[in-house]
Amino acid sequence: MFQKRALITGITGQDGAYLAKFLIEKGYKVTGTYRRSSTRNFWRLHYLDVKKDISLLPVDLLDQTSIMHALREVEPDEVYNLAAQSFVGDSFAEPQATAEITGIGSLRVLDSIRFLNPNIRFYQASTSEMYGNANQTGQSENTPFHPASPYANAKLFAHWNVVNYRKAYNLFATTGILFNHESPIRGIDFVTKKITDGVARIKLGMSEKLLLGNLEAKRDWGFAGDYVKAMWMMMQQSVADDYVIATGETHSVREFCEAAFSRVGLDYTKYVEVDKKFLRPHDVVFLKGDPSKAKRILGWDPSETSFISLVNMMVDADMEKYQNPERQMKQFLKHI
Ligand code: NAP
Ligand code: F7E
Repeated sequence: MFQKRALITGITGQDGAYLAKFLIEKGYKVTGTYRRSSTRNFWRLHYLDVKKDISLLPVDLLDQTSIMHALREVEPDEVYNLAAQSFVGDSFAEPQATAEITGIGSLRVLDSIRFLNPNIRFYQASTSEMYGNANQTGQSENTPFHPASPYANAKLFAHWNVVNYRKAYNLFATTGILFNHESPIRGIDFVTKKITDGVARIKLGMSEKLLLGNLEAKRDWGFAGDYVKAMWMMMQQSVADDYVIATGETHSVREFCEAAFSRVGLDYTKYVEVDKKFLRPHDVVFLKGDPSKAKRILGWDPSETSFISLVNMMVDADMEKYQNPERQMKQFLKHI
């Protein structure tokens, strides 16, 4: 039986792990790329129990040879380019590294596909950060981009390359303009995970305060498990295109805090403090996506996980992490 082959760059990240799980369940042969480092970083793949079902290859988006080697080795039908320096806050501290990895890195993958096998389908992880602050009522595929960080600039460079390569070289190259999506395996730097981890630590007496930056910023937060399905759906269309993936709802960081603390019976105002160190030189203040096109063309349902279920899922996972450290230790030992 014909088995489709997928190559996922950045499989060690949040979305990489969820996408691997989704594609394995669809019957794909999945290969993922990881960066060589002194410490192995496969904990998310263990958390979702997919490590045993995938193959891994070392690839750095800074190194085109490694990308070409992976494409030759795997001969994929579909490439999902999820690898990136994805933290907006750090992109102000490391603008050039962010541009190299997140911007030019994507171009390296695209060019490798163009030269090695233009029949490979390509997915680019575009982002709502590309909209910046210009439109404060809601964003669709037709909203102009006004990026407000080195990360957003790098992503916009990658985005326009995909759009241009689609036209110039007739590649099946699609972009998902994904709004924030979270999960229990979200990186600790991002505000949702920082809050839910902080809630668990405070509830269990391990911490007294939670220091945050801009509490009034609003985001359209969804669940990562729902969003990787949309990536796959885009890749199954007859024509490649660009799609906004979002819930259509927006909430402030303050509202997220309120919901997360109340999950464990605490009042956030007693624990959350603003520390200037977490304010950004330029922040995006309002994001609310319009997923109508994805709904209409892909049949993707944005309402599978509500805001409150997402918050509760993340708080519960962090409580479990600290209350049941043996389980964590077993997972840790697995990836040594
Ligand atoms: P993530 O957890 O930060 O994962 C990023 C992945 O990229 C990790 O596997 C990381 O490897 C890898 N990576 C970083 N630098 C690399 C390099 N030089 N070469 C090769 N791999 C490298 O991000 P995510 O939340 O899963 O997001 C996936 C993608 O979607 C990213 O491109 C992100 O920018 C984009 N995006 C995310 C959201 C969101 O809300 N999550 C929304 C829109 C778009 P290590 O594990 O070694 O660090
Ligand atoms: O910040 C505010 C912060 O870092 C959200 C990435 O996945 O989604 C993510 O980017 C908001 C911002 O996500 C803290 O100023 C307040 O307004 O969780 P975040 P992000 O910047 O929206 C997009 C779609 C991506 O593409 C990115 O890859 O929360 N905020 N206090 C804080 N943020 C952080 N990180 N830490 C704080 O203490």
